[in-house]
Amino acid sequence: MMTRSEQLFDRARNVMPGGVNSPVRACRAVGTYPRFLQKGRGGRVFDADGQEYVDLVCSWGPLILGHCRREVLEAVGEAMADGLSFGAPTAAEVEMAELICRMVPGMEMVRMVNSGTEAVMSALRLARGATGRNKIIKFEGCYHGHSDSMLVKAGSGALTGGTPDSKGVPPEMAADTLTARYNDLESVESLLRANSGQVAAVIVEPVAANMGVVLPKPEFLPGLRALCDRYGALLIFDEVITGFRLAAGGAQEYFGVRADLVTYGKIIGGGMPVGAYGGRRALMELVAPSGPVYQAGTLSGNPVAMAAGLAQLRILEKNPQIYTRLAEMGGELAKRLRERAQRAGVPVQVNQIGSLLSVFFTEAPVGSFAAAKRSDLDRFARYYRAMLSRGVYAAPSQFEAMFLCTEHTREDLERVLQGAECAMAQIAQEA
Ligand code: KE4
Repeated sequence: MMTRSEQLFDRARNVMPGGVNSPVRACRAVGTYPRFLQKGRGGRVFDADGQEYVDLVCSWGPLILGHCRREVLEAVGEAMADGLSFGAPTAAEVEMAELICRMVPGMEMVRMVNSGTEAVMSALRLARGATGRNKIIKFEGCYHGHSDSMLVKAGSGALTGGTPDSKGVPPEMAADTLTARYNDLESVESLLRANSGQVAAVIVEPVAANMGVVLPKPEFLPGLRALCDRYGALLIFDEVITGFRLAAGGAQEYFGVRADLVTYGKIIGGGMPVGAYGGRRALMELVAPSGPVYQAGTLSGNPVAMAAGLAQLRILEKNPQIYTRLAEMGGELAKRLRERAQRAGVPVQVNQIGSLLSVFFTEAPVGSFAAAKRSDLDRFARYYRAMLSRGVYAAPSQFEAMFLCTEHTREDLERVLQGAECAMAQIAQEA
């Protein structure tokens, strides 16, 4: 007897590429079919067959306050009652822009868009328009959405599916995207030197979370800042994941390094489709209609999406202790996952910062993309399936992160640890 998820997946594959609306959800890397989810509450989700899971994906990061947070639902209900969309300015957009500028160090002006991809695509165009230069430096294994110039040695679903360079991206477009190695400042400087006067921007995930979680070495982000200043390139922090997650002011606040432009998504939408990019006024005023860099969007600043994002951000602004609690939760979970693996005799690396963490099945520390790629993907797939069967819904790829939220309870974390313990024991037996 097929489960409801299997039935839905069969139907989906008839009418949707791969049966999904985003590749990583197809679970191809972990050897099972995707669970079709139906409901979320707090730190848990329920699938179409009524199975309950502790949710460590949280919609890939947006739900830092958990599913169906009362204040968010109430705000959405109130906004919906006045209309779904106007295509005209609304007060909510002004409040959102003012709130982001208040919460983020150095943010003077911001433009709302509809996804992280759109935020990055727009920030890159602005960087090119502002500098008159065409080349962009990104890092192998970092993922910045699916705009053409970013699908070069990309992470996340592109890496998971083994196609870090997508078909359909014109070679001349890709030629303007140079790739360096994360945590390797020398690889960045050699590109800047070899392309002197041609690099518009260096774009980086301040914490890499699309090759699995890989932390920046202490000197990496300050080093990028200094190199960009020396070679006249803009520094873009892609904070679609880290924004409002590592701290209220994101990675800029957490690491004390100021970027020229910052991109956002996920948390600022509270679960609705929202992206944004922003920075200092002199740069942002180059964006149409105040300047010559064009960018537009029918649903940009949509009032219902703004209501959801505002409700979530306001709670984060008013309760900074949330970040301390999430970091404690993340640190404890990482520590106890390491203990479980050690007891089972299974070599793992658990990388964690704040409420972001990843388990790599490898002996050696994972401080680079090359190290992440050396981890045992087959063991990860077995770990994933064992966790899923014990009611833990983790990201179905080694090259993703686990996300914690404020609604995860001690009981939830105990279930995660028990699932991990069973998974490690299984892996050790099959070794
Ligand atoms: P979206 O276009 O998916 O909203 O954002 C693209 C993006 C940009 N920058 C970073 C650092 C990101 O992590 C993302 C998207 N994150 C992935 C998960 N790693 C989205 C999940 C998916 O592709 O289905």
